[in-house]
Amino acid sequence: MTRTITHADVIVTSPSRNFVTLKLTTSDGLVGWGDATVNGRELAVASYLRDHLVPALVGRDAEKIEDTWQYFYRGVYWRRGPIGMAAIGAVDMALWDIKGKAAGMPVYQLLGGAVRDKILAYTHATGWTLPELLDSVAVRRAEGFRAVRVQSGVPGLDTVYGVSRTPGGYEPAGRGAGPVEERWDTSAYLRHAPELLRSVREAVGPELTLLHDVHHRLTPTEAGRLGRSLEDVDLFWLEDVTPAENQTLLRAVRQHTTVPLAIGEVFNTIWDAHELISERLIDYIRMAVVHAGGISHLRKVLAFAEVYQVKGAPHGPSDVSPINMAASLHLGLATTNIAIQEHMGYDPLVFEVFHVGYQLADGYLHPGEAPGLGVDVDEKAAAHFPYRQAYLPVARTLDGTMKDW
Ligand code: EZ4
Ligand code: CO
Repeated sequence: MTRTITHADVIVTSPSRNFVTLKLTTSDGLVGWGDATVNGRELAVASYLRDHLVPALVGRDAEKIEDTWQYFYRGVYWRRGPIGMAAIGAVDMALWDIKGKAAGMPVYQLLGGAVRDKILAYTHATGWTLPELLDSVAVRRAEGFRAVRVQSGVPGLDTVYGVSRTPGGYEPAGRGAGPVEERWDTSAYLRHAPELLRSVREAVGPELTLLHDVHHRLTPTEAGRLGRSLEDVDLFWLEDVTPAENQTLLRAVRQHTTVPLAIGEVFNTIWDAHELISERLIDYIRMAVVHAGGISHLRKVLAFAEVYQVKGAPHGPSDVSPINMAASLHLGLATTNIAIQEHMGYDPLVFEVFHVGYQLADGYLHPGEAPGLGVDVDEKAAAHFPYRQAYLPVARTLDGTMKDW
């Protein structure tokens, strides 16, 4: 039987924040869902899908996941980049969802079956001051998490990305016509971070898994210095220490520290990371399923990484949808070199639109046994939450110069 794609619809909805969702319907009435969200660039990827991929999707064979991936990657002159790869990622996820539903199997079974019982999760704890941060860590531990990413304020700075001045979580993007501008001072951060992280370790004891994110703000020399000063803190990793467009720069960081390094949440294909992996300049590769062109491409990245003992640790923020989280969990359950899954969590409104089958218990995640990816989208609920402009902040140094982040 030929199963063709009869409809391809793009849904932009904002239950607390913006998400872009692709819905594929087949000639035999199956529905597949894919996430295409790129934080702050939602309408660009929605247009890429609606205006350029949907016309080529309708009428295609829904069974041909790999050929469709190759068609949209290899067949399009303009390769790579976050918008195009997220659009391909959504198509890929939706086709795996359909294949699972057609087979009556969860996607992890189609990927080879479970290689572990459950996937270790880590979440975020934030506090402007050390006591507030420790309170946040305690809340996360009480929720069952065994691994926590810790971020704090920096004395002398008014704002720090991802850290709210008042207790509670944070939203990665603001609201309004343009990005909020934050001021950043690397020296102030480097004076503060080692002592802060050492104090957290002393307070929580040796067993809790601790991670820390630097958001691409350092030079390789600064990163090497920071890493060296943190060796006794026993971090699971230091994340995004430098902007990694120039992959070879990570060599300098490696020469100075044995702190494990994780990078890759802004990467889109293996070509962003092949030197990092093959020269073993990182320990963890962090691409999200959606931003890496879907399950099909991230699976290949992870197979390549396995050769070099580099592990996967997919990005899992609140600004990609639960469909991405589900896809990540199916891939994670079936892939040996997945180390940990980020689980930032969602505002409860998100679950009014996205009905998920995956489970979080005792700090571990499982994708569930529903056929396909196991996420249903309530389109009526989605329609109640129209798109609202929202952007990640931008950073400038104290003299006003634009800063990487
Ligand atoms: O800045 O998801 O590890 N997680 C992170 C996130 C990212 C946002 C970007 O959209 O660094 O907070
Ligand atoms: Co990060």
